[in-house]
Amino acid sequence: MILNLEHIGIAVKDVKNAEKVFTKLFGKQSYKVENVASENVSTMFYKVGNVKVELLEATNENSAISKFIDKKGEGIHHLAFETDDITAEIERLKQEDFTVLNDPPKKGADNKMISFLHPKSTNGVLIELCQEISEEKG
Ligand code: CMX
Repeated sequence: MILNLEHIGIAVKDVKNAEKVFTKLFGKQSYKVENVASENVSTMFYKVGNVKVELLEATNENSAISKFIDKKGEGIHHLAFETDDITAEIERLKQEDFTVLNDPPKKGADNKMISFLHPKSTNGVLIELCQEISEEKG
């Protein structure tokens, strides 16, 4: 089941520059900086109420973020929804004809298993499903 909006991913050209803007905007520091080599991104997370904001900078030209910025410029890149059972949710959404890009799910940033749905199957919005990796699994 999809439980809640977990984070909003924002593509930026330079995380260090964006940090100045978002730290001023939220009035607090980010709580985590993480390099995700498998996704070719450098990330920075803020907590804003019950939702997180993830700033994403490409670490090389093979990154989805690099391609996105070249085409659309900086801005909202994806919405991530928390699930209570990501594998079951992937199965359900496949049955509903969504295009699931990662089956099985893969390890992503912020201690999560993640899977993306292609934006062509979700009205132009890239959707991420995520689930916290529990200690027993992790
Ligand atoms: N939001 C909305 N549309 C997007 C998009 C996005 N973030 N990224 C690409 N698109 C659109 C493109 O504009 C293009 O549309 P048009 O055909 O209308 O021009 C279309 O999707 C292209 O799709 P594609 O040919 O399948 O391929 P791409 O190589 O552009 O890849 C995608 C797009 C979504 C499949 C790829 O970016 C992907 O697999 N993303 C998931 C992984 C990811 O984004 N990782 C970075 C974040 C990691 C993290 O959060 O830690």
